Amino acid sequence: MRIEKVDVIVTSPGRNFVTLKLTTGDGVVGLGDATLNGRELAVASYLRDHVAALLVGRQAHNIEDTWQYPYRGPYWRRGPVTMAAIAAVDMALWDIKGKVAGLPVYQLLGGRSRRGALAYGHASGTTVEALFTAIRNLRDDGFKAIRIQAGVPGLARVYGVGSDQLAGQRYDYAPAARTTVPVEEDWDTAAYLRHIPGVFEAVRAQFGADLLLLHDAHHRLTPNQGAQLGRALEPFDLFWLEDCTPAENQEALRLVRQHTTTPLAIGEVFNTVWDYQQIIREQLIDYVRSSVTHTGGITHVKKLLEYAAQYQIKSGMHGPTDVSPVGMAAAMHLGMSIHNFGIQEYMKHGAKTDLVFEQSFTWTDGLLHPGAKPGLGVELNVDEAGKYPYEQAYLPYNRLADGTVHDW
Ligand code: EZ4
Ligand code: CO
Repeated sequence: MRIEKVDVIVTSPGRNFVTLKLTTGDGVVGLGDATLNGRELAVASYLRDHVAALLVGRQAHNIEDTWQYPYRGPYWRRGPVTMAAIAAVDMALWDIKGKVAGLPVYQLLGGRSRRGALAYGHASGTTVEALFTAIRNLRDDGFKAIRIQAGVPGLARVYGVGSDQLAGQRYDYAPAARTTVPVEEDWDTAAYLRHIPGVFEAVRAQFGADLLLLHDAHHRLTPNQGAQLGRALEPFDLFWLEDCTPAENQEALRLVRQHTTTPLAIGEVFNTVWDYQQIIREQLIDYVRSSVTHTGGITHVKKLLEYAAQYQIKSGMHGPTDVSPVGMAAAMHLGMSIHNFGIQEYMKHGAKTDLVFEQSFTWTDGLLHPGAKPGLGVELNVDEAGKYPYEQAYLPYNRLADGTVHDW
């Protein structure tokens, strides 16, 4: 069964998505997500201009070999553009194999290890009332775990915090704005560190001990500040503190780890197992944040999570709206099958996206399930996708009060 046709579809139903569509000689279609927020066209070009020709005529069943070929073959390895492109190829081939076998992909990965994937939603607010409204809405929707982000007094815009009017709606905040250059936000780490523990104190007092609470520091702290925040949050029993430092320096996590028992999650910007080599071996984290979309697909993230499992480190796969429904499905199939599943981020896509990507997920009692359809269980409606051409959109960036560009 050979790959005959390779299409790259860029569509923007509310936000940009890049989808790889492989078609075999006998007409089986496989989909892969190649969406890299703010760099979508670079991955689309990588696939169209450099990968498509490698795929045509290849045996669609040879997933491992078709992973190694575009990884080792081109000389240049790793990096978010390359690894998102390889991820899309890998997902599409698993989708094809599942459709040919008549089985959902999680069955091919070893079968199910749980009833469904525990998922967390996003709540934010600039006021305590708005934040509480957002939390209540998510709880009403069945969420048992909620990420809490809050406005900081004195800062005009803080990433991850939606407008209070939107609290608890589908788009609590959008991770990218449709602008030709990134929107500028302001940042003050000292003000943030003073404010956040009180927010968690208020949330615990209002919602009790059972609700699982998470927080994302978006890579803005030094190791020492990360240690301070982790320690300050210990009384509020977080599920995790995410991305406390910009962790391309893996050793930074040693200092944080020495000073706090707050569980640590890292890796949504990492793209291979190599980025985790030291922090997993030294047990410096508790959760692996990689998404299937940005880390070489199901094949590579499965290897990464099997390595993590040796150290009792669990999955916490990235699942923002900039991962397409195809990428979310891939994460769910992997999450259903592995033993060391931890939690899945789940932001929910908008109505337009749900028309472009026909999905078979179920959401019951705080658990996500990929559904029973063969393959990944997502179909692309190409006509609907064609209604939404690409629009430039970027994540914001931030500067300190004196104008210095700060860490993401
Ligand atoms: O900033 O998806 O944990 N989730 C996040 C996201 C990311 C965006 C990056 O594209 O941090 O909001
Ligand atoms: Co994050």
